[in-house]
Amino acid sequence: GVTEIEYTKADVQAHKTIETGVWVTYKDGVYDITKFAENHPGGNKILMAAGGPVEPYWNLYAVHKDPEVQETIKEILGELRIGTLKHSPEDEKEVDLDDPYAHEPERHPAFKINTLKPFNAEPPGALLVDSFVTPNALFFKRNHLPVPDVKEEDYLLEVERREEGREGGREGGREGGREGRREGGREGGKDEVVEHTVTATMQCAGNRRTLIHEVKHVKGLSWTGFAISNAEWTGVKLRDVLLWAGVPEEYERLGLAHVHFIGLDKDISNQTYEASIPINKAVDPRGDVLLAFAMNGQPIPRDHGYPVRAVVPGIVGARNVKWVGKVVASKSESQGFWQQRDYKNFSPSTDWDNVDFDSAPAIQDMPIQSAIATVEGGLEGEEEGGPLTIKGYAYSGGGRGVARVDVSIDGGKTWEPATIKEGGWKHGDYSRSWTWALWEHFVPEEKLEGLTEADICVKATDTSYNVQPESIEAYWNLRGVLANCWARQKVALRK
Ligand code: MTE
Ligand code: MO
Repeated sequence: GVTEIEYTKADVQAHKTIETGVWVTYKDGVYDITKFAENHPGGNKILMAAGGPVEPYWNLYAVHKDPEVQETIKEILGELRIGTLKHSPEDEKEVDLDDPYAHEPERHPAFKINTLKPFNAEPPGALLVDSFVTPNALFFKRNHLPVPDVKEEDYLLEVERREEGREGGREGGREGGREGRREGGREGGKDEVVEHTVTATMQCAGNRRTLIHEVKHVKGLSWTGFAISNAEWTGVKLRDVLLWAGVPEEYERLGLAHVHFIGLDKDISNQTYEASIPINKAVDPRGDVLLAFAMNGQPIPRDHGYPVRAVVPGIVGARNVKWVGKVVASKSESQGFWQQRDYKNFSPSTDWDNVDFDSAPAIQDMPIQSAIATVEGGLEGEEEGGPLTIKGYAYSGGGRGVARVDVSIDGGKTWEPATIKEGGWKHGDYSRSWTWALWEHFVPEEKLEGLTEADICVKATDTSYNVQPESIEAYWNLRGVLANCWARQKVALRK
């Protein structure tokens, strides 16, 4: 028979562009898709797989699982096959037993990685705004510590009501990872309470920090604009779990003011990640706070908090504690590092020599935000001129909906409202708008005549009529959080 040429992963990785040729792998085959990439209408997306396997990308789109589409793909690929993938010893990474990051889950190759250990990464904007609900594999990942390896059979959720002078411990049943508590012979499991599904957007306080770095460098990950994602979360309401501990009925009498979530991830000194939220959010049946065990219909992936995470709609990512091991209703706020010494915002004049962390409240609700994800058409170097299509997202915290998104192509002199494709203030009740809005804006060719450049600006308005500030300078802060100025991008137009 014909022996095929063997290529290593490194050989494939060296072919990522039209210039070098675009290679991909599918199962054990190596394919030269250069011609296909040039002609395929979604050419830019298939190019994302360049130099590696295509499966992680196809798995994102249900259409590729359709048997007919699969057949067509096989036919197309069949003709483009140039060899087989050879496994080389370098592919098998040795596991370093001393490395706390030796047991991390696998991640999608499309991510822009900010740090590998701990793993912090954002998806490409073009893929992110492709779907209202973000596929689990593409959901941004923000870890402060190694991902704990929690086994469902060992999982136990503790619920505690902490009052002055007495530790009211409430322990949960250890059955098949169901959360609950056991008290006076009563056992609780998640099957006893009603399941709820809530679609909620989560955003890191550091989203768009690159803008702050550009003014003056700060400590913190360089998120561009995609440390934000949206998912359908299923779980039990935190309120229902707190009812077992008598919290919703008694919190005012007892002066309980905060609910803490304690994670199972630990640093080298055995400190766990933890955070708290105000109690009114936790006990409000319309606050929709979940102890979630499913994300988009799947068990929560390890990176996102398997088996149980807190989902606190409208509240900053940092309080949506993953791998929750314990819930505490308390008079005081969490004293953890991330509640007290991080995720706070200060005046531009505050620096690390004079900062007083106790002087500022912990971030909870997020302010109005927007970002540009893609700009297509009419651009310099493209054959077709045609209209510009600008796409992005907008989001506001605290249950405030996105009322409107305005777009300018002349640096903010004139504005037009964008079309909200999905989400927005009509989606969800008043004060319970938990999701982002995906928007799109077309600029017809006539409007581009005579222009060599489009200075695109985007600003969103929420249902409290809060608007984004124009520039970042007046909002610079030493932790680089809450960068929510107008989104801006200058693009050269086809002459
Ligand atoms: N929970 C635990 N236990 N450990 C963490 O490091 N990171 C927080 C929050 N919950 C974190 C955590 C931060 S800062 C953010 S922005 C979100 O999780 C990110 O959630 P994601 O990784 O599911 O996107
Ligand atoms: Mo975050």
